[in-house]
Order: sequence, then C-alpha cells, then structure tokens
Amino acid sequence: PAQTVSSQTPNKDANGKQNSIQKEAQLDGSELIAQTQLLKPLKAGDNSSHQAAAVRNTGLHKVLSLDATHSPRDAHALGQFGQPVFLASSEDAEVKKRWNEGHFNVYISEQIPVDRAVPDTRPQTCGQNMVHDDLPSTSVIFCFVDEVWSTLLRSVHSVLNRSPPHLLKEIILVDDFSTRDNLKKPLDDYMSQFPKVRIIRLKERQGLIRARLAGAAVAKGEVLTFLDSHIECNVGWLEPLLERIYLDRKKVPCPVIEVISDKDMSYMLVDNFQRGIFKWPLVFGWSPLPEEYIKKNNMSISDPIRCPVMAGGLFSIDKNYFFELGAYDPGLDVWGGENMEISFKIWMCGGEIEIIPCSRVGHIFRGQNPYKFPKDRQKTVERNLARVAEVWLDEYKDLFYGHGYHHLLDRKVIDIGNLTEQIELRKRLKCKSFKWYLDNVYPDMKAPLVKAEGLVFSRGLRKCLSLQKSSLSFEKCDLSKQTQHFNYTWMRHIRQQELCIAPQSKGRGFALVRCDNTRPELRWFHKSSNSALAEHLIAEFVSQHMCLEAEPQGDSLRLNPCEPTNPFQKWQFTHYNAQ
Ligand code: UD2
Ligand code: MN
Repeated sequence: PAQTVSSQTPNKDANGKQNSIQKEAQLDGSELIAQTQLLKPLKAGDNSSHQAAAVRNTGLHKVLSLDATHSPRDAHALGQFGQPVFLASSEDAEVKKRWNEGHFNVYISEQIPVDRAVPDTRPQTCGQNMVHDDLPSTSVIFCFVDEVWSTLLRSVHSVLNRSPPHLLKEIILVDDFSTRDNLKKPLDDYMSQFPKVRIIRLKERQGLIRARLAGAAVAKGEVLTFLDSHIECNVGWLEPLLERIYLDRKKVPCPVIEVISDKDMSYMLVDNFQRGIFKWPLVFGWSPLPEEYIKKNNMSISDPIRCPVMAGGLFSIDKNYFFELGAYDPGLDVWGGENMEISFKIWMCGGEIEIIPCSRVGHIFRGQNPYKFPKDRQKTVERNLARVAEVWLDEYKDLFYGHGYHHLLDRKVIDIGNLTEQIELRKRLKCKSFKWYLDNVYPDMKAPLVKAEGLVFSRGLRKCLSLQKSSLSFEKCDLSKQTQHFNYTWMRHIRQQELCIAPQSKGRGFALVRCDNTRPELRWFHKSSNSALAEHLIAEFVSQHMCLEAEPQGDSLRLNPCEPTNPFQKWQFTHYNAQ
C-alpha cells in the first residue's frame, strides 16, 4: 500500500524548478578524503555506534547533492521536475490501451525523460548533514519481470545520476525470466554504455525473493541496496543510508518511500513520521509514530525512525550481515511475505530497521501486479506468510491463523514445504522470542494470545462450567478455581490446558478431546455482543446451526438447534480480549 500523500508541496519556484538545489561541486571520492569537519552530535541511543565511528577518526563531508539538474535539462519536457502530466481527453483511449502493460500510465511514462529531475523533498536540514568520507560501497540490485522499458530505464538513471560514483560499485539488473523482447538484446545494448551496469538473466521464473538472492550472490559491493524496478531515487538518497550502516553494521536503513502517481506520474511527498507496521494476519501497512513517542524522544522530522516492519522493496544492508542472517528463506515464492521474514529476523536476531527521512525514493504503487503468478496469487502469498509464521511467531502464530487463514492448517490442502533449515537458523543465531519483539519493537501492537478467557458463565443457570476428572459439570462461579478457567482461542476452541470441548457429529452430545488446531470440528463460533446469536456457542462443523446448551437441571450439557433468546444457550467469558 502507498503511504498517505502529504498536503505539503515541495519547495518550488514559479517555473516549477527546485529552488533548494545547492550549487555544489560534484565531488568524487578522492577529493572527499581530504575534507574533515566536526560530526554533528547524534541523538541519545546512538552513543555506542557514535563512539565506534569516532575511533576510526576519519574525515567527514556534507552529504552530496548529486543531481543532474546541475546539467542543462529541457525544462519544458513532460513530467520534468516531477510535475504531473495532463493529457487531452483525445488521448484517453491510448492511455487505456497501454495501461495493463504495467498497471500504471505507461503512455505518459514513455514521454517523460528517462533522467528527469524530481523535487528535492528532504527536510531542510538534510543537505547540511555530515557523513563519513570512507563509507562502504554498495551494489544496487534491481529485480524485474516484464518491467516497462521507460520506468526500468528511469530507475537505473536515477541511481547513476544521484549516487556518488565512488560509492556505487555496480548496478545489478536481475531479469526474472521476462518474456518481453525489448528486455533482451535492446536492454543489453542500451546498458552497455554504462560500465557499472550488469545484467543477469534467470533461466526460469524464480520470483522476486530468489531473484534477489541471485543478485546478492554475485554482488561485489560491501553493502547490498535493493530497489524495485519502477522507482526514482531522490537527491542525496544514498549517503544517509550507508552512513547508518557505517555507524553500526547491524542497522538496516530504508529510504522514505514517496509516491510516483500511477495516473499522472507526478512525484509526491508523503507524511512525516511514517513507519512500517503489520496487522493480523501479517498484513503490511503504514502508521505514524505515536505522538507521545515523538515528544518523549524529542524527535525532529529528519531523525531515523525505528521501523517494526519494512515495506520490503527498498533498503540497504551490510552484505556480510545479510548472509549471516541467512538472507531470505529461499522457500518463499514469487512475491509477498519476505518483508515480514527479514524484518522479524533482523529485529529478533540483534539488528535494527530504520527509516531514514534524509533518504527518499519515489515508487510507483500499482493497483495490481502487472505480471502473472505461476500459481494462484492469494495462495502463494498465504503460503509464504505461513512459512514466516511457523518459523518466527512462536505461540503468536495462532493469531496469524486465527485471523483468516485457518485452511492453511490443513497441510493436505496447502503444502508449505520444509522448514527445518529455517528453524535451525533461528536456533543457531540465538534469536529472541516473538514476545520480545512485540514488547520491545512494536509495543503499541495489541496481540492477546486468546480471544476470551476466564470463567464460562451460563446465563440460564447462573453457574459456571467446571472441568474435573475429565468431565464437565456446573458449579457456583469461583474465579479462584482453576477447574473453572477456560480459554476461547484464536482457533475458536474452548480449551482448558490440552483439552477441548468438541461437539459430537451425531447426536446431541459433546466430548472432551485433545486440542488440535488442524481439526475444524473443534471450532465454536462465539461473539460476546452485536451479532444475531450473541453469546451463543455455535458448533461450526455440525450441519445445522447447533448451539451448546446447559440442561436446566444443571447437571450436563447438550447440543440443540440454536434459539436466539434461549438463556440456556447464552454463555459469557470473564474477559474478552478481542471481538
Ligand atoms: C512491495 C515491495 C516489493 C516486495 C513486495 C512483497 C516496495 C516499494 N515494494 O510490493 O519490493 O517487497 O512488497 O513481496 O516496498 N519481481 C520479480 N519477480 C517476480 C515478481 C516481482 O523480479 O516474480 C520484481 C518486480 O518487477 C519489482 C519487484 O520485484 O521490481 C517488486 O515487485 P512489485 O513492484 O510488484 O512489488 P510491490 O511494490 O507491489
Ligand atoms: Mn513495486
């Protein structure tokens, strides 16, 4: 999903030109080494890495404002300076015709210069920041499958034009078995004018995860920088990322992802203080830092933002650290879930993910994937996420499954593959628990382990369920008695320790069985309020609507057809953690 676009407009003069462009000499590495200036004091919390860097006692220079706007540019070209392109309505048909080639306005993109300027959207102080002269070099890796020619070229040009040459080791284009002819010889020919650009071609479709691994395997830079193939890097984007890694090799910095409109190709800046988060069942989203957190830490809009989950597409990582972490799980297919995997892995195994507001990259967010999935899209993503959940979520994986992917538990329906190596890796790296991650990295996430818990109170009897010596009965409610405590789980089980209450498929009885998440017949539908059968416990896998009912004599339980107002079918747990 795209971030919310900010209502602020970048600094521009009346001609739409960037007025904050600094007329700074374009330096290369050799000239930089000579410069030494004082490091701006870093924020609290950065002390250890600050000192580590200070020991190296190397020179510093102001972030380079490399941008080809220093060179002559056609100010009248369409889309120049990131301006929107407006078309006559007579061109609508053409726009529509070309749309599906990339699920954005391919027709407009083709008419915009491949090296257009974009507005410098960084917070004002960014241009004054100091970075070290001896930053590590990076390999920039673009994976693509059937990418639109004009956007692929614009992505590459933006890296070539706005990265200090001595820091850009190479650009690796990993062609994930594209079918379009122009991406073969014509692309080779075009890129042959840039010695830093290498193209690797995969012999079969691998998906973006294994394509990135293929790029990483041949990369020569000290840092890997992954980018999507329809982006535009902004002025000064690279050095602030590399600086963070220089200060601490376990930091994984991400640029702010700005929005290139899929409709008019304009470059739009996004709201400040945004970070990547997830909601159940592991759905990525953006959310601003809590207000109190910003105040408490006295944060300015250019400070790095701790980020619980990265969006996935754009980040830099120390190459050795990437491999120490076991890179990506190579069992993840095509698209999706790898951002969760690497995020949990980084945080739980000793690293940090940050968004760096002084580094900004525009990205075309598309409504749909413009390429085909070899198998069903939804199943592919769900399967990837299940692999991540099984390896990283510990007891919280019930929340993942319970929020919509119950069918994944049936391994006969979806085979999520072998996870031995991933589980071994987590052990070997001695990674922390998912609970630690939630408590320390994403404390504002609500993640109760069960939906409801406590006593199970029968409205009709005004007594509570009790499980003793493997049989159920009713007793006077008493919170101090463990025999009366049950959980209503994300799997929708009514559970006490290992035992679950199960409806019997025939007859009106019930049984106590060992809980098993993969058995759908143990599930009970239950809502505390606001539904037609509020407070009922409805057996999900019994043919007609059958509800759990207390015998009015109070000596046993049975299943009966559901009746909305029957108090002997109404049950209440002491605490509801979620509806
Ligand atoms: C986001 C990420 C993307 C990836 C994805 C989840 C951003 C801006 N983008 O979705 O990088 O993390 O979430 O997996 O954060 N590609 C291949 N082979 C494939 C499929 C895709 O090479 O089989 C390429 C594709 O051409 C593109 C990149 O991988 O350059 C990412 O794909 P996307 O742009 O469709 O993903 P996006 O931005 O929707
Ligand atoms: Mn993308």
